[in-house]
Amino acid sequence: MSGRKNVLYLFDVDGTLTKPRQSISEDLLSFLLDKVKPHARVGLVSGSDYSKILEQMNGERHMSQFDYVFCENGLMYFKNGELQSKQSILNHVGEQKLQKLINFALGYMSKIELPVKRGNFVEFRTGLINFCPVGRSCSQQERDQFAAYDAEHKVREQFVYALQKEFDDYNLTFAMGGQISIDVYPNGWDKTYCLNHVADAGFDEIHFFGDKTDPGGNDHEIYCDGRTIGHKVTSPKDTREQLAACLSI
Ligand code: M1P
Repeated sequence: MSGRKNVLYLFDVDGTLTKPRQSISEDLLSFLLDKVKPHARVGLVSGSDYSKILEQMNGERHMSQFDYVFCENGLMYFKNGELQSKQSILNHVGEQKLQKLINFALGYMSKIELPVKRGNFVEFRTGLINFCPVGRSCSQQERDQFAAYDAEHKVREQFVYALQKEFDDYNLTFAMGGQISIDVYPNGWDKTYCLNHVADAGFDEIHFFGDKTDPGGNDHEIYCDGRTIGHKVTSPKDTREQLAACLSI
């Protein structure tokens, strides 16, 4: 791989390399690792935690082949399969404030009526907290049902608005990361956070591919960042096509 250009291709996961919360296709995985990687560095950046990305990349054997894996926006990151560092929201924000936030969110979610409600409404991760009105333990069918309901009734949009209003002095970002939930993290701990970890590598270009690039989406900041060349995609198929065009392969 010595002929690789000093360029990084960085990919969001859900909606960009996979359908939301599903696994990557063998075809796209081998395209990235066998066709793209010989030309440049390849990396993943997701709001999801390590275990979810691992599942979506079909296990450790494949995931460790990515030059960089930035979990939870890069608050936990791996280079060549080795953990390099992690940053904790608990240490940064403190127990007292986080409890106020969680109590408010649980109270708010307890008052929403939805077609169905399941369990795991708050997921406390290393670098962010994830609030999920339908509950993360919903089935795939219930997930899709909530996503359609949310598109019509703006459940998450209103929840974000209420959180912003209540905690406007907490310096937190409330982002609609995926299909059914809201990611909460300190301002600046969005996906641009991962760019700090590659600053020393001095890449000539960093290309970012993501689907949630509009304001409020969790790809917005990194997509617009001056350090990246942003590519807005609509599906894994579109990612592959745009990437092939970019590399002329
Ligand atoms: O796309 C990344 C997002 O994936 C999941 O979102 P959801 O379950 O809402 O589809 C979550 O892991 C979320 O934290 C993450 O940003």
